[in-house]
Amino acid sequence: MKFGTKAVHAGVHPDPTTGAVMTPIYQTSTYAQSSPGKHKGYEYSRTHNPTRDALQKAIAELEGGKYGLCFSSGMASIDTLMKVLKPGDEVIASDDLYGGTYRLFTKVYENFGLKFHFVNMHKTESVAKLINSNTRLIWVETPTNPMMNIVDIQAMGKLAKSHNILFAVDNTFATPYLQQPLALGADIVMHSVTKYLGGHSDVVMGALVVSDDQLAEKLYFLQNSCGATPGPQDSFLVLRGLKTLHLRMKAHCENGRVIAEYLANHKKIDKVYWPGFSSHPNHDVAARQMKDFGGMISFTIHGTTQDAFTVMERFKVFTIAESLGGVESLCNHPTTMTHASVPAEKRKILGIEDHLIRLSVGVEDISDLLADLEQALN
Ligand code: P1T
Repeated sequence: MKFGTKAVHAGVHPDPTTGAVMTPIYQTSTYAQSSPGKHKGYEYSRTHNPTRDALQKAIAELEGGKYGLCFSSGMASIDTLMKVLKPGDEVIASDDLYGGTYRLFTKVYENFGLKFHFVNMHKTESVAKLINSNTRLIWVETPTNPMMNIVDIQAMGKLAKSHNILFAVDNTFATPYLQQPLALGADIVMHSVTKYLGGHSDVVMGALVVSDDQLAEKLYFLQNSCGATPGPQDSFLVLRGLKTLHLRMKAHCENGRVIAEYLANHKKIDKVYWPGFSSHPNHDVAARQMKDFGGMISFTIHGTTQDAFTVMERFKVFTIAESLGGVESLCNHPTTMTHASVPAEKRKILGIEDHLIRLSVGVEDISDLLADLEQALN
């Protein structure tokens, strides 16, 4: 089945009791048992809920994985995965990461005895050098948030496999429409479902997808034991969002391309970060592992931080807000918003300058988005 058909149908079957075509919102915390231990497969909604089950199946299917697990936020999904590790274990992670992931690793899990190495992953050899007998996990974002760096998933997968190390890819920016890391050698795919999978900026949710039976068993155990599960109402909203994932992503990519090129040719713009440019340092890898280049673009203007703020304040269609991946266009200032928890000196090394602006290009009419940029920049 092709991706668009899967997006519409994955995980969803007519409801067995009524034939309802859309998965009902099973708004219940518990389920009647005919005798203690005799039930219909559902005991308590932290453990299982039919609406969440349908969504988990759908996300797993779209990622080409066997098992899907949903969580109450993207961070909760990463948090749950980290609990597979033990004190003394080491993790090698992309140096350019969502600020919240960096914060979870350094401010929470370092206290529990995990050791993190943050490294630029343009070249797989930089990761190979850090591997030792304690290395358990390689954590990758690609494209990275917010610098749009690209990591070669296939090469990293080979490296991880040769050392028997788990390899996880945060696929939030790309979505399974653009790239499917499990097929390229990843063991785990993670999503901030809040973003493109939900697609409408009305839900906070996370997901993990795996294919290995033992790893899945551990993760389901942790999901139920730690309990950061999403409710049925949110699961329903994401099931609905997924049905148009392929249509939305196509539109995000089309608009993203036009805006990236517009910015690159604008005299007030200094740098533009978007993997679709042939000048992007890992463009070839992006072209190989992604279907298109997405709707996320970061850029700097010639000017000060205050000038960048002025541009953002002038926007009428782009809204100043954290998050991304919804149908509406957003703009974000990483230094003060999404990446405030990354130390200033580290931000500087990564290129997260104080006048860097990140756009999440929505699916509005491109002429209105261009007109908005034009009036804000001029
Ligand atoms: O916000 P939450 O659903 O908990 O997901 C965290 C997360 C994980 N990974 C990536 C790549 C992310 O971008 C995020 C959340 N990011 C934002 C809120 C943002 O504006 O970048």
